[in-house]
Amino acid sequence: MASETVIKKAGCFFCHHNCGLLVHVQDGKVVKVTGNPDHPASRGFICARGVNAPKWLYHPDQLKHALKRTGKRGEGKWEQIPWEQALDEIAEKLASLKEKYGPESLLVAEGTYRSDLFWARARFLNLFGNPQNIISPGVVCMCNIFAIDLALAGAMIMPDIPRSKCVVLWGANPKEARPIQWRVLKKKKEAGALKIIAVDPWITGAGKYADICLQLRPGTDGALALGWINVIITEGLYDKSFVEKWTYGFKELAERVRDYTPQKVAEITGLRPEEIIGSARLYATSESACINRGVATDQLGLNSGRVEQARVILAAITGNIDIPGGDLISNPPTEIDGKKFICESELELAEKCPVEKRGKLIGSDRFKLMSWHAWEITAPYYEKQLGISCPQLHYLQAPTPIATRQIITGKPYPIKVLITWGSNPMLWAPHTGHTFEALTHPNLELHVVLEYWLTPTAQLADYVLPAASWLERPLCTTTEGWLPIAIGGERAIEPIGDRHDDYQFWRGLGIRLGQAEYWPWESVEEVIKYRISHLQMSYEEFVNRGLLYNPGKHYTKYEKAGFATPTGKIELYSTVFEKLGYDPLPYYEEPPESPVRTPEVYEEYPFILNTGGRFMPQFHSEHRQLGIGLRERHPDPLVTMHPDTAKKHGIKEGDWVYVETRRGKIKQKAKLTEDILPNVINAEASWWFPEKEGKLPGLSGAFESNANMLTIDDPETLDPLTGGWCNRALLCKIYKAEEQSS
Ligand SMILES: Nc1nc2c(c(=O)[nH]1)N[C@H]1C(S)=C(S)[C@@H](COP(=O)(O)OP(=O)(O)OC[C@H]3O[C@@H](n4cnc5c(=O)[nH]c(N)nc54)[C@H](O)[C@@H]3O)O[C@H]1N2
Ligand SMILES: Nc1nc2c(c(=O)[nH]1)N[C@H]1C(S)=C(S)[C@@H](COP(=O)(O)OP(=O)(O)OC[C@H]3O[C@@H](n4cnc5c(=O)[nH]c(N)nc54)[C@H](O)[C@@H]3O)O[C@H]1N2
Ligand code: SF4
Ligand SMILES: [Mo]
Repeated sequence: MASETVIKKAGCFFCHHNCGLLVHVQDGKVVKVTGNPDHPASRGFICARGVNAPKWLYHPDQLKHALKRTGKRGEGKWEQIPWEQALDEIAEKLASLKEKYGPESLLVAEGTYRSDLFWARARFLNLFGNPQNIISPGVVCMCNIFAIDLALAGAMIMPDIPRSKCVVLWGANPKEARPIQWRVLKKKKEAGALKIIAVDPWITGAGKYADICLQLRPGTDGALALGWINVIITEGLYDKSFVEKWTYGFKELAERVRDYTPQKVAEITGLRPEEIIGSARLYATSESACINRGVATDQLGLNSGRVEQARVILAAITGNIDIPGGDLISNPPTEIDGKKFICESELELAEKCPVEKRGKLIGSDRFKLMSWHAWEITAPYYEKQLGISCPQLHYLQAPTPIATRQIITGKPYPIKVLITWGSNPMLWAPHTGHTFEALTHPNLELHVVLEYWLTPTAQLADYVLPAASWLERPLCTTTEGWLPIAIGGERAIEPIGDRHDDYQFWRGLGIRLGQAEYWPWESVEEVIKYRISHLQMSYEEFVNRGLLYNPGKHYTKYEKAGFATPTGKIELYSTVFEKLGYDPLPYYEEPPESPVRTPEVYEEYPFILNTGGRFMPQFHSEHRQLGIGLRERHPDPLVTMHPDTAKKHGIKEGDWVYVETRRGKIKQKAKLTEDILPNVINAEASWWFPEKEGKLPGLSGAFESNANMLTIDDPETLDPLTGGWCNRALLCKIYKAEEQSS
């Protein structure tokens, strides 16, 4: 007879919403997952990923034991070994490589926000003496924005969508990407309480709700933003008192944007001057307006940092900073109900990283905004204002294309070890051919992967360690230190097999490498108890409540102590950029490949290619395994194009099509819609086929439909501020595949 069902209140970690879910457990096994109606944020919501979590968790391909490579890299020959033995062997090798090549010879690859444990990686690296040599998609996904916002405004800036009168969806499709946010937007829009401006070459599911759709030429967002600033200043629509009191450099800004007239911007973007003027007016004259940034503009290479700079300026000059419905100055909750809460950055031990190692952060001589150079300028202001360390985990990163080159060349110093956790760089990193060369290069003496599955990246590793999922570990996060909330959730079941959580990985290595005194907490539960130790709240109460925040502390916070920047104001003219040797003001630059910059390439590759476009229910390269009920809903990779474009090439809906750039070609299935500009093609990212053989040469189909076979990673094409690469606004050609099966 089955025993009673126990219900555990867990925090979902299949996406960035961290919904509160009820995990129904019987005899130590998860039997069902439902929404938690009492959760203050998600209020009972659950998406298909959450519902199918039990099938995901008990899928036969989930790793339960550590694997050690026995054949050649990628040959698919493995020996099963105990977790503890794997850690012993890895630690021993790490110690000897550190001795020989220095602590900087270790590189860590991570993915987007897959756990609340990034601080543990930062702590380990600081104690190891490594300058935070990490590669992550963060450079092209929000972490770059954090670095820019920090320089210009002293904090992360986040849209206050629930209270806004006008939301700009700037290269964002929350209908597919952010289900909870979409619920709020849709409800407000349907109640007639909201204007939406979509900036997107594709009228997406969310875009269909927009009052104004600006279908611009991909990659010209910087010009549009400067055009808006021009209209707002020329027409006197800016907030004069805010500008005077709380911004720095308005005169220089006005001078800079003078040339970005609606006419000129129309020529660049392909929009009509009236569209540019009308949208700028709507944005500037709404009682409140905020900009919901999608990831597209982080992925434009050369000009991407300047797009965010211009958006911060837009929010500032229109007086939309830190007002209800505007763009909020968003910091982690250092205090809850007047009592101290210990944030992630306080666990990182930034001060332990030897000062002489800081300059060794890969690529930081050239790409400075996410390096210690910027840190040394900006962190003191953040720390003074908030009384806590500036979070390293997002701020310090190595541009991936520079790091992969360094693995291959060994210059300026050798990279010998790669630890990949919560990340599948064979799918996310730009120019897969190049990433593959780095991951299989003999210079790399040790590659460890911490994963749920034998992904294409794991297939190339020397050791693969099985990670415990969000169902097998508790949760305590401030959403990357960017939101003024603390989210909690309890462990639903004990880890399956020989799985361990990411904390145990970093702690286990740390203890073996002489860091024992810095890892006093034996489990994540103990860490959480430490973090809430001042709150006069039990662990049970914290995880049961699911969400803590300080009501009523949200708006015009700057009136007390100004902005945490060198001038104490929002810097329209950035003194931080200037100090680092960059242009202090925003400007527009063509994408690295474009009809205008590279007309000769355009002749042969006549379409503009965006790679990306989120879709439910899959999350990046996850949820591709058959039998969970998620891949079944979206079984094939889709390339979206306009019907006129398809017709010209003899392509019909559902045909397999080749998409080709100068870097390579892939095959995806055609999806036709009139909602996309006729000269724009969108290829979905992150596709692999776990049902295909998991070894070389195929690596579970990692080279077949993976959009990063097409993307660009030359150092000259990167955003000079951050090192961000270009996944959008590329040039491609398309043709029907002769072979019509997958
Ligand atoms: N289902 C699902 N949800 C997810 C994810 C997932 O993989 N699956 N991933 C999560 C993560 S990490 C992220 S970063 C977010 C991203 O979520 P979004 O920001 O919504 O990302 P995308 O859907 O890739 O791109 C949004 C839009 O940008 C448009 N676009 C492309 N190029 C340009 C351009 O040059 N300019 C402008 N203005 N628009 C352009 C595309 O047409 C697309 O409609 O989603 C998160 N949520
Ligand atoms: N061409 C193109 N490339 C892109 C993008 C694009 O739009 N176009 N988007 C970029 C963006 S915005 C992002 S965020 C990245 C996404 O890149 P990643 O965040 O690396 O996403 P995945 O490729 O899904 O790899 C994450 C891996 O972590 C594992 N995992 C999940 N949770 C955990 C955990 O808690 N612990 C451990 N140890 N493992 C875990 C999963 O099984 C999965 O294999 O892709 C980027 N790459
Ligand atoms: S995957 Fe679904 S249930 Fe889980 S946090 Fe995201 S939206 Fe919520
Ligand atoms: Mo992302």
